[in-house]
Amino acid sequence: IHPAMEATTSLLDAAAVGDLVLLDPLTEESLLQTLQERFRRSNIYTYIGNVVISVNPYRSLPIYTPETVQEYRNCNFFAVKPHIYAIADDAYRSLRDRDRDQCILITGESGAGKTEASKLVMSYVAAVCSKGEEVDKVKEQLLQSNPVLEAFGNAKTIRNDNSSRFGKYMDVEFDFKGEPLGGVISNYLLEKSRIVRHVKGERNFHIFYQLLAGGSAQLLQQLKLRQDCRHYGYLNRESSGLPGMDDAANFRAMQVIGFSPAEVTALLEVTAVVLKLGNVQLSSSYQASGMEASSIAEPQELQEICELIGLDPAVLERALCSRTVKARNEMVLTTLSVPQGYYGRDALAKNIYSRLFDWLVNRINTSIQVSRKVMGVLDIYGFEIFQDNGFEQFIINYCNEKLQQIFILMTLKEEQEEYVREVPPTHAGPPLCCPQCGILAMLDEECLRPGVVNEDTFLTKLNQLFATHKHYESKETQNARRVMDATLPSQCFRIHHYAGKVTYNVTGFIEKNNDLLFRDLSQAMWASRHELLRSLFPEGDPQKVSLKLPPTAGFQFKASVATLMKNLYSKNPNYIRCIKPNETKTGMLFTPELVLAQIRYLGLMENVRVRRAGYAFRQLYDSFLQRYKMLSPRTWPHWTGSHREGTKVLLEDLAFPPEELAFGHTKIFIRSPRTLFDLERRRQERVAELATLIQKTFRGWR
Ligand code: AOV
Ligand code: MG
Repeated sequence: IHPAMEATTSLLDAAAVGDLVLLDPLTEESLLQTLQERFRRSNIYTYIGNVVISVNPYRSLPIYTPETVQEYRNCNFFAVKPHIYAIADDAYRSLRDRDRDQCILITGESGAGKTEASKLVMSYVAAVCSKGEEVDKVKEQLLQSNPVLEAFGNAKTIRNDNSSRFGKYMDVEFDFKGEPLGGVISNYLLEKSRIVRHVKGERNFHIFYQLLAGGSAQLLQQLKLRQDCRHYGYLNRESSGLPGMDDAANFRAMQVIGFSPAEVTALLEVTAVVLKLGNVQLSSSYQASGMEASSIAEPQELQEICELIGLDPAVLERALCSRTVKARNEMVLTTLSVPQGYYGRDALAKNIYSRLFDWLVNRINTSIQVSRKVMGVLDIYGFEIFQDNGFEQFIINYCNEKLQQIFILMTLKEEQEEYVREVPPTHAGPPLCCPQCGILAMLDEECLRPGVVNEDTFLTKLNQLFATHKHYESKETQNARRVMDATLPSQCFRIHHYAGKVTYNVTGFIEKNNDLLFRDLSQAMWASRHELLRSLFPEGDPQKVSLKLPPTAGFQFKASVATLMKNLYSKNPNYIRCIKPNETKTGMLFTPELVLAQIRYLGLMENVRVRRAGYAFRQLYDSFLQRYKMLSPRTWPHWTGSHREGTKVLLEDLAFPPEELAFGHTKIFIRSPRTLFDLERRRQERVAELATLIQKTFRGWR
């Protein structure tokens, strides 16, 4: 049997169809069972039309070899086994040959395999586009940006050992021949609170552990660092190493393409400063006036930081322990209490790191940026629910909710564009109106309100605003609705997300949204002689003191997500929907309940239904005719007319009911899976017949 034929047989294998559109009967159970059976056979990829579902195997599979790449190159989507390479190939060819900008949207909860999927897409595209010195350089830069960004932007969480703590959208740009020219990366709100705090069992960003474990003795000495991560307050004191992740090797393998050695040094120096800031201890002393004031407890760490960044220690000490405030049109220096001092110190560390991260992304962009036709790959942080959910989870889940909405909108749009007939839009339903936008707006309002602001008033206002909202709950709205629920504490609100209910604790919302950094600290940073660090704090320039408040974290995030959505909407979408099969990161383990929940919230049933509402199967005329032309004496062995005409003739001879078929401009549409199965069955019979015929002929010759 021809390999292509075997593969299609697997696409139509009744126990485990490769395309869920062909599922018969279509029920939640049959869908789940199919995914499970395919997973058991190590077929982690399954289609719904041109959407790829990927179930994380948590084990390395031998399906990403150069031979596999060759197999999918210019393949016919339906002639080879479902694979992420097929969608990458399809997107790449549409971009090259049909000149349509593409985007690849990868969704799924935390740990479902989005980041791995995005890397597979990138490496596939890099492997299939043409070669040449110039092109190779671009490809290398594009691929090499990954390890650095992951080192600085990923961390171990409870849900994923290599969890993305930032959102990433990367446009890869191609010239008219389909050769990559460069790219632009956009990053979305890094979870910077992780710098100063993380829960037990998690870690700070990978880079710190990598640097300490992998940096040479000389480098560490230059950066004034100690190798033992237990020495650093910001790092996990209990566990540092991770099974399956070699920090030292990762650090040594990391190459920052296109950076000068001086830039790399500067980058690591600033990283070291962040780590060391966490060890600056404050102690309280009493001033003559009897006021409590903080002072630096042990000057060595501060001293070393200042040596690294070329700053007078007295300047930094003053900025950490006091603050200039305006009182009656006069600037006066007031002392800070110890908690205020620590607050300022942590805010400084978080700001340095997140600005350094932005700088890193920008710096990578300047070395790879051009502008032609583009293919965008979106890999964001996945939906997540922890024991304790705060501002960060709210932001991350908001982003996922938006993406789910755009998925629904875009699938409908696409279906309507492709069919001549209209698809009744009732199937997927309009995207639910979720209260998050309103919550962010209210948060901004509270943050900008003069006077004492606190989270209690914020929560009270939310309760008023969403008193009757179906997807919002709090102790107060529950009381009003007479719901008894001991699981919802009073300082929390709960949102019914598409992917599940999440209880958010409002503590920290205002502070994190304000993202306040005392001006004295940014001025101190600007005063340093470290060029990179200085460039991260332009507002520290005393000439440029602005009285306007900087935009809040939530506001910036909302705006950048809105831009992203607009950008995606203008492109031709390709979807990869990732599924997490178990909670324990175990290889090849499939927990049906867990997968079922994801099938539900990803809306896979609706997806299949929408796809089937009109025509279940569609294929380009040429590949269709190629596959089935043996079924009619008029098209076999050669058809000389157009592919469209040939397909018409062929299907006439097979006498399918006319309502089963529709002839589009470039594609044939087949309504029900049964017709396709029928076609496939007839084809197999005919192949067998032809084989016997050939054998007989051969015998005759002998
Ligand atoms: P995520 O990006 O979806 O989570 P990852 O892509 O980081 O999830 O995947 C989590 C882990 O699952 C990886 O580190 C691999 O060990 C494993 N894995 C995923 N896909 C594959 C695959 N195709 N083959 C083998 N192993 C795989 V988050 O970033 O947390 O939302 O914020
Ligand atoms: Mg990720």
